Amino acid sequence: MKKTLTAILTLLFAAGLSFGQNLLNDSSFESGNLSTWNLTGDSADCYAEKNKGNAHSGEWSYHYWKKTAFTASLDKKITGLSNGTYKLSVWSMGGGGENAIKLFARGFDNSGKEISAQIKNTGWKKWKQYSIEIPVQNGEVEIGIFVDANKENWGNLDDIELVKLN
Ligand SMILES: [Ca+2]
Repeated sequence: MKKTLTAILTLLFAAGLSFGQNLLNDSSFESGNLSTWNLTGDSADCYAEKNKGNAHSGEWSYHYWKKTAFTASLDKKITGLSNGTYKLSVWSMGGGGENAIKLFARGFDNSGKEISAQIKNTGWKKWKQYSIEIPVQNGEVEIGIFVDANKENWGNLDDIELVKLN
């Protein structure tokens, strides 16, 4: 059973690569950790959570909660890209009330400009997808999710994708 599952997953992964779809590894956080990301913030409050009820797909998602106000950035740099327009998207849900949650991209050209989408959570399991389009001009981009939370704010993000449009 495990071998069959591994074979199926390998096939699906190979198919994903051949179609040039999502360029991000572990985009559904199913590895159960944030090792492919840089977290600027407290890992006790921001972490990969195993809870099917809080995941958009699979069992894991990126979760945050803290008793007090906090900020956190989960980001990574993607290099070796061919220049063109990319779409970055993520699914989000949570209790709401944050000062800001944003999906962002920067470092995609030499201007220092940041492109972002404001995320507004409206309740448990009220999933909504957010996306931005990124005109990559220097073969790389830094992408991430920034949270500026008030006390006891919580949320989950899952299925983050970076896809080349043209
Ligand atoms: Ca997931």
